[in-house]
Amino acid sequence: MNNAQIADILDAIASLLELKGEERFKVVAYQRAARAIALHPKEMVLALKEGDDLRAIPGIGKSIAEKIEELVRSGRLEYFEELKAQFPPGVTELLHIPGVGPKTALKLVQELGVTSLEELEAAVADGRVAGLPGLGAKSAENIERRLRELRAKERRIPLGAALPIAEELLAGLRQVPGVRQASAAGSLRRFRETVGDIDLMGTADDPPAAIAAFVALPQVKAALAQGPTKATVLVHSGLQVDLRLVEHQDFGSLLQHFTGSKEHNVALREWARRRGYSVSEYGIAEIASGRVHHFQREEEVYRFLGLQFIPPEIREARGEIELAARGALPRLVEADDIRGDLHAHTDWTDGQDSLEAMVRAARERGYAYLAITDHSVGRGITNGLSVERLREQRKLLQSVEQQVGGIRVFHGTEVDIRADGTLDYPDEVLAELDVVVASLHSALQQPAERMTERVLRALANPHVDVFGHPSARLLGERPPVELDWEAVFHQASRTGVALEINASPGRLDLKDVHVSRARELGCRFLVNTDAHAARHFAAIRYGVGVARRAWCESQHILNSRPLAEFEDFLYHRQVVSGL
Ligand code: DGT
Ligand code: CA
Ligand code: CA
Ligand code: ZN
Repeated sequence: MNNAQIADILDAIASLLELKGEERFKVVAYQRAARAIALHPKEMVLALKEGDDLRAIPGIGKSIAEKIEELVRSGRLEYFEELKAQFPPGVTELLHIPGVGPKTALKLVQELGVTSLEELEAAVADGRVAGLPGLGAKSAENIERRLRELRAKERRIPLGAALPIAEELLAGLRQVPGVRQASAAGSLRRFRETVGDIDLMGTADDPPAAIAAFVALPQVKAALAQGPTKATVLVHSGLQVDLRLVEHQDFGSLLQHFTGSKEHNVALREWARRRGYSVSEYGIAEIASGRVHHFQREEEVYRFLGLQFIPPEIREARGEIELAARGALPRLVEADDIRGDLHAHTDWTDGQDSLEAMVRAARERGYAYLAITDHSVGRGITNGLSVERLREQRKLLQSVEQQVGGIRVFHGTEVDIRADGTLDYPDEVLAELDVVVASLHSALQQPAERMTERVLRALANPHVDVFGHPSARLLGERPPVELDWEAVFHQASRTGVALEINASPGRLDLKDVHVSRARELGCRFLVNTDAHAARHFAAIRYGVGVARRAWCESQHILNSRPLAEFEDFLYHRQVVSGL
């Protein structure tokens, strides 16, 4: 049983307790615990195996800790089974559907005999839901919309596929006469690694005309819904796009609301409520007088509430509001802070561009340094470099560095971590290189224990500078490897090996929660593109997005350091060797 499944059960318990009319604090305790487990970087199975005290996790008390233990050990939880037995079967299934609260779920099961998503869709379609006393047409419509969203979101789209489309649409929208503002919102603006849909917000002098022009953009395949101030369309890749337009004076509130996350908005509203304000997409109302304040700019919304501006990437209800109130938010790293890329391939192995083209492209980006890190020899399919070719490449690299000028070019390798944790080149070859990125490419199915030993061993090699794409996940294609992250982060922190935040939009494999935990343990990071062509350097922003979501400042990201300081990391790092 993994953390996501445990979190689901804790959530279901919360809903059932709510149905039973249990006290609020009990319900909230389970909801908080569910969230804590869902975000926890270490699998509970591992945590328990290693004797961790679950109560050390914020939000987990003694009684819930025991329940998690029972779930992990036996795969079931007696308390949950007993609770479920008090309700007709099917209620817990319906609770998974967003927009269906516990009371509605119970009613749907009892009155209509609906017990699954499919049955609910049918009941909405033939009007039975709208006919239910206490529900009515409005609720039925709401449920229908949430069901449609759920269907559309079953396939989440990698950010790297969605962001370029959103940018094209925004550019198109800005061309429309009378459009004054246009911005992305939602999970896309928060730089989540995948998005359910694209949310766009704007203001226009003539909203219906702007909506009509938007729907007619060449990227749009079909309009699913179109009103005077909003539209939902499908683009050719099948992605759904929501556009909303408001009065110019309300743009700040609109953008704030639809940027989310939902959890952040809930926390923000609670914060405001305690100060006598009610926050919505239409403005901020004084609860006592009813007077409404309007905000053109999103910054003003936060300022009005006495908060520092909270960057979208960290609006996830992880404590950002409390910090913003104290003026203590981190100064998040920015794409412009990045001064070099330490993971790049050329046509010597599986890259598309020549070494010289890669170096020139990096210099054109204004980088102060670049490492060429082609694959090691064991990578048969990618034409890995033999030791002879590796040395030959170094000579070429030195002459290109001189010719191009103005950029320091490090010679490196992306060396395979073999199944047993040894590396694919002998130590004396690694010693000749400036940068060694060690990565997993094969035997990815190993059980957690073996995989962890393998990685710990690789990171203990004093020549290794970087752990490349640590989870080896390919978004939507290949799951992450099974690894005891806690142990790996401890090892990286001890040996000084940098963890790579791989910015390639198909990977983004080190997640924000991993990065924050690793940073707590003292790890340092590189944001690298793993470029296989010169144009791939532009993907750096996706990796910077992950770093920002993890609250990283530029000092945590080694390749935001000036060249001299960066060389200190490469050549004068305190190396602690041995397991
Ligand atoms: P996604 O599309 O699943 O990747 O995630 P989001 O965060 O983009 O979610 P989406 O598209 O359903 O809604 C965009 C934002 O609008 C969301 O982050 C917060 C706001 N929002 C939408 N529905 C609700 C709601 O029921 N309550 C609150 N408080 N905010 C909502
Ligand atoms: Ca969205
Ligand atoms: Ca949406
Ligand atoms: Zn790789």
